[in-house]
Amino acid sequence: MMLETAFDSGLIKAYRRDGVILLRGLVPAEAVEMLRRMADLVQEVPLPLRATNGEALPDSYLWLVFSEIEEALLSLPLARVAAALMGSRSARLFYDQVFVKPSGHSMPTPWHQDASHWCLKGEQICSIWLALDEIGPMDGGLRYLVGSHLSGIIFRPQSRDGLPWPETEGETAPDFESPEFRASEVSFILRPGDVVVHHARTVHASFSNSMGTHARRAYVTRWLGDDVVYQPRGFTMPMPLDVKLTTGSSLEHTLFPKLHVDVGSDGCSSSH
Ligand SMILES: O=C(O)CCC(=O)C(=O)O
Repeated sequence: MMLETAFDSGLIKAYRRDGVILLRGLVPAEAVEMLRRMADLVQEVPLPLRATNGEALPDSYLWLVFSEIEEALLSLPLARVAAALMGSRSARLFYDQVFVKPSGHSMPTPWHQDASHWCLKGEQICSIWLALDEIGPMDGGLRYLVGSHLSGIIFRPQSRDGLPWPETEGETAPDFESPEFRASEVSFILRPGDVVVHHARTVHASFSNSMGTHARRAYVTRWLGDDVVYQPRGFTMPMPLDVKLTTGSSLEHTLFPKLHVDVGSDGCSSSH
């Protein structure tokens, strides 16, 4: 895909309406290859990072550890695409993460919203989920409920047994497997380099990797726009540094670098 396409107003409208959009071939093969190596590496030797509460962060904040990934984030169009779709002047990296479902034996990921796991408030929050393998419904593909971000509701995160996490806020999630919700379900057949961008309130899940032919690897970046502030939600968000955020403050900190800023009304922009 040409980068310009990401700024196409039809795509932006579709993202805002549906809360999820597929962009084919956004990431070139060399970057996909490098990210595959990193995804494999962290399966063998999980990242040494720990959150300030002691929780292990085995597969998040890769960019802090691997300079190849930090460099790729500076050159790939991810931040620009995120800013354009969110309608934000800037795009700040919240964190990055790999998701690997090994061949044949992994569990489905339950329905959830990212927003319910994050201590954030704002409309301009999205994830860019990059396929590192051929991925479809039989090999761990994602499932999205189109338009589910529009209700504005944040549902409490749930564990696999359906019970809400203790001390979390929000409405109890309904049965997203019921026909009422499944009617709006979409999933995609992805090739390496394709990305799916979803809004933080878009309800999503993923299939198990039942095919048994290959591991399902994905590299995900989380992006924050201008309107996002820190908003505690009854639990502490695991972060590798004590960034001392106060309620209502922007996430101005080196842990959350701004990787794209529009510098003028003439369409000039800088990504760094
Ligand atoms: O990759 C998966 O299976 C789940 C990913 C997910 O929930 C996310 O990126 O928000």
